[in-house]
Amino acid sequence: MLRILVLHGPNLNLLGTREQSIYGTESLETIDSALMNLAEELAVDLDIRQSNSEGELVNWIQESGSGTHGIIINPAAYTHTSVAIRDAIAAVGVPTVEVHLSNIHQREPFRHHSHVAAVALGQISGLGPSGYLLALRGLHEHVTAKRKVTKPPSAARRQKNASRSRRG
Ligand code: CA2
Repeated sequence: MLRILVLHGPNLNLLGTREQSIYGTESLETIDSALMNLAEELAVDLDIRQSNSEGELVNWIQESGSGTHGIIINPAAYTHTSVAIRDAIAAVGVPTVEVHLSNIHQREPFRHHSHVAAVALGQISGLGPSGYLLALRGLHEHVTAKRKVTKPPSAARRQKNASRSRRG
């Protein structure tokens, strides 16, 4: 079973309560339960966490290690400031999709640069809560396709390949 870690950065726990014109009316809880429903459909084991602390996010990324097939992260304000989160993602080498509810490229200039983008598989920005669901579908497809390529052939396929090469 695929295991995917979802990380929400600082202040995203306030979603739906303030700044609704920018971030919409959905709460983080609602976003998480939509993610859980899709994960069930895709047979993915999701671990969803939120933190206001940079160090905690870095620890969770480091701990993800080899048991995690993908990471979906909205680093929130740390997107624009955190070399530590970028370095942790690069260090673990787990395929990571960066998500933003708002389109960071259409907002204040200080939000245009993401430290995470350079080490991410991709970035989804401006599609609201759907961005998380698209990230999950995209990551699922990416990891599944990669597993098919790298998975060693089964015993049956090895036997078939051997008899094929004997026949020449
Ligand atoms: O658009 C996004 O998802 C952001 O990552 C959200 C961050 C912001 O710093 C990034 O530039 C773009 C802010 C998250 C704060 O969310 C709040 C939600 C409700 C009320 C206040 C803040």
